[in-house]
Amino acid sequence: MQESLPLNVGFFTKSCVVLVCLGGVHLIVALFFYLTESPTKFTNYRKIQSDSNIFASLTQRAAALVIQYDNGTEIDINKLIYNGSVIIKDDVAEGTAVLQSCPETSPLLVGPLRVEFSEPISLDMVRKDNPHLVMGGRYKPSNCVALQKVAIIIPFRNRDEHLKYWLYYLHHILQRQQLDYGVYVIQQDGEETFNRAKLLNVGYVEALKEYDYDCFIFSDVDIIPMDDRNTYMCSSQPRHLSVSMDKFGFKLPYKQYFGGVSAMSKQQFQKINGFPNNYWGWGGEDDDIFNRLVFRGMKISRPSGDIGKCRMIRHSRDKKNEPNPQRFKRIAHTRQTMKTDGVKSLSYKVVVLQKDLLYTKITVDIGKP
Ligand code: UDH
Ligand code: NGS
Repeated sequence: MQESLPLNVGFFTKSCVVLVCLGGVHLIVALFFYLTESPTKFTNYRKIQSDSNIFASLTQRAAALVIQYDNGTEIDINKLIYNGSVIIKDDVAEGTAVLQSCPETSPLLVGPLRVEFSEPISLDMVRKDNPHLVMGGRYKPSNCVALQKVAIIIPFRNRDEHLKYWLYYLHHILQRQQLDYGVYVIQQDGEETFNRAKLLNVGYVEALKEYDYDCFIFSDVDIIPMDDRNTYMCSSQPRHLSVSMDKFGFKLPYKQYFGGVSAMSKQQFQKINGFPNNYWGWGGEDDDIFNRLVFRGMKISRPSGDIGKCRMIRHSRDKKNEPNPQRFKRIAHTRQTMKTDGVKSLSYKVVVLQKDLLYTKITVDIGKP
């Protein structure tokens, strides 16, 4: 014969069962929403320091992420560390994972490279070899936020063979360096005497019309780095990158040499009023730029001779780029002329703007001596 439980015990047991069931339902509902909720939309921000030492901030603590949710709340992951910084809107991504900033040293670097110019190169081959490029010679890493936005400016006229080699080698190197970059080939229109520094000024202005670049690399078309650890980035001081060239026996030709390939932040470039516009023909303009930097209290930073090795494609002197007889007189007066002659007084006309997958080529009328 079944013994009936006392009334209070039965009620207690039933209540427990109901509570356990309710708890279970609650858990299932919570689990359901957790698993099915679509990723929250967010806006991806880069954060940079507002003080003068922008590149210390970019390289040492770059690209901190702020997640902004639909309802407007912001979570600053590094709120305490990044106090006093400016937040700059970078990119809008929806429903994807948050991108972290790229590491200071790219894990994709391989070190010393074999660089030679014996095999002929076709641009189609280079295009096929670079499936991740965007029209205009643009690239940014897909798995992290690049530490710097870099415009590469190449002064150019009648050097198509050299440009092919440059594109063949450099796109791969720059991608391994995990840069957000664009390549700008600034072609001097017409047959007048060549003016390298003025073309570089034009490249700076034109690149900034397209994107908020924070670093500018000024590169001759015929110089290829022999080590991908020679990063095409800016630092807290202007940087000379082609420090150890084959044509100079892999050393600096003189201590103040600043030709070939150099890197300057927007701020550094503005501080010296850009480059001189009145060096027509070969020589001296790089020495004038060096003087400008020194007169504005900056020092040149350089990679080691080992990492800074590079090759120059051998060639004969170009027509209409004979040594400039006025160059010595000009570099003796940089301190005075830099105030009035520079990017602030630059004038030119864009003749053609051409977008290729591998580069943006801007043909410009820069006048004559
Ligand atoms: N450049 C051109 N076209 C020209 C002249 C110069 O594209 O007609 C560009 C190009 O990017 C080149 C850079 O400007 O790499 C610097 O040119 P440069 O002539 O000042 O320097 P480079 O070292 O030649 O290339 C110096 C003269 C070499 C004479 C060698 C004789 N053996
Ligand atoms: C110096 C030039 C620089 C030039 C450097 C290397 O003499 O413009 O040689 O030239 N300065 C003057 O002439 C005042 S190179 O051997 O690369 O042709 O960059």
